[in-house]
Amino acid sequence: MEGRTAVDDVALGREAWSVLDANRAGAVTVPAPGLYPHQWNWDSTFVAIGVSRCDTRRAGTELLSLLTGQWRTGMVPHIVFGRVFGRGLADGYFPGPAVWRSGEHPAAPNGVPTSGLTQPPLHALAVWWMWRHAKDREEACDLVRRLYPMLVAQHDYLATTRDLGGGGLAAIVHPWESGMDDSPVWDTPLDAMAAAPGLQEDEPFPDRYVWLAQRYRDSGYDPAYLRAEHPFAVEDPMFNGIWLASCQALAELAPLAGADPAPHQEAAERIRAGLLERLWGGEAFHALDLRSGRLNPMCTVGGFGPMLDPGLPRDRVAKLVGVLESARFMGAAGYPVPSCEIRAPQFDRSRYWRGPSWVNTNWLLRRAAAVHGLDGLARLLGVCTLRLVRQAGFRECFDPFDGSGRGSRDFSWSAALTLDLLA
Ligand code: 2M8
Repeated sequence: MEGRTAVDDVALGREAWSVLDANRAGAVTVPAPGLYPHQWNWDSTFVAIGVSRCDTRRAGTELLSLLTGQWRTGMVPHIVFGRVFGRGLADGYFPGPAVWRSGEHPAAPNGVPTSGLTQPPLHALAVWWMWRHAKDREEACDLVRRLYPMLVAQHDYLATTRDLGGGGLAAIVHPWESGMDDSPVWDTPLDAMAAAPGLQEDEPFPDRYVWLAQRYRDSGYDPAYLRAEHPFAVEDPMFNGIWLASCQALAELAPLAGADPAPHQEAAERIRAGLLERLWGGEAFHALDLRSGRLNPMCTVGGFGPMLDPGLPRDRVAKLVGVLESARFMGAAGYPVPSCEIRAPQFDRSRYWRGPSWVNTNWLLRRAAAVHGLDGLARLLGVCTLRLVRQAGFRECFDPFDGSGRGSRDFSWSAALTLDLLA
C-alpha cells in the first residue's frame, strides 16, 4: 500500500500475533476475552486460516478443540463453553450452558457444554487453507486425516437435517447461525414470528433470540420439529456459499484421507444448482424465508457468498461485481464492504451487521474475487482492509464511511486475517 514499508508490515504482524496470544487460553483462541470469553465456531476457523502459514500446529489445535464440541449428529455448535481466563463455565456470556442444556441431550459430547445451534461451515475450507499453506507438509497431512471424518459428518448433517426446503440447500434456524446476528435480513422473519403463541409482538432483541433458541431446545433439538413447526427457517446465501466452497475443499482433501472426492463434488454441484434456482434475485443472491416462501428483497454482504464458487456462471459473477462496486456497496463507502446496502432504510453505519464493514467478510469477498481471477478487486479489498486495521486497530467492525472502529477492541479474527492479508 502507498507509503507503507516492509517495516510497518512487520510491526503490524507483530501486533496481530500479540492480540492472538493475549486472546488464547490453552488450545482455544476466544474472539475477545471481555465480550465473548468462550470458543466461537466460525471465529476459530478464521483464526486457523490466519495462523496457518506460520503455525500449522496452532491452526490444527484450534480446530480440533472446537470439534471436541461436535455433536454425534455431526452438528458443530456455534459456542463451545470453557473455563478460560479464570472464569466459570456460566460466566461472561448470556445465553450460557444453563440455557442450552446440551448436557441433557444424548447426541451432545460428554462433559463439553455447548450451544445447540451452528454457524457457517467454513471448517473444510480452513483445513484446506492450513494444508495448502503449511510449511510442515507431514504435520498438515496428518491433521487432514484426523479432521476429515469430522468434516464429513458435519456436511452430512447439513445435507440431511438442515435441508428443510428440500432443494439441496441448508437452512439456518436462528439468526445466530448466520454469523450476522442483527442483519436487517432477519427483521421480516422475526416480525412474522411475533404472531407465535408465547411471544409478545413488542418483545425486544435479544429476548426474541433467546425465546427462539429455547423453543428449539424444548423440542429436544428435534429435526422433525424443525421441519414442521420451528418459526424461523431461512436459506442464506452466505451460509450456503461457504458450504459450497467447503465441499470443494473436502473434494481436494479426500484423497489425502484415502477417500473418494466424488460425493463432495456432487454435493457442491447440488448446492450450486440450489443457489441458482432458489436464491438468485436477478442481480444478486437473497435469503429465502422458507416459512413465507419469499425471497428477502434486501441486499446485504451475505448475498455475495455464492461468489466463493469458482464454477458460478460468468454472467452471474459480472452482475454481482456490478452491485458490489456500485454506490450500493463499495462505490459509496470509503472503507468497504458495508454489511448492508447503503441505500436501504435499515442501513445503520454503526450497528454491527446493519452497516459496518467487517474484516472477515472482506476476507471472504477477497477470496471470492481471487477465485474468479478478479485480481484488481481482490487487491483493492486487501488494501482497504489493511488500511482499516492500521488506522483503527483490530476492532470487531468499522464505520464504512470514516473507518472508525466499532465493537470490541483486539478482536481475534481481525488480527488473524490481517496476518493472512500481509502474507
Ligand atoms: C456475534 O454473535 C454473537 C452470538 O453468536 C453475539 O452477538 O453475541 C457475531 O458477530 C458472530 O458472527 C460472531 O461469531 C460472534 C463472536 O465473535 O459474535
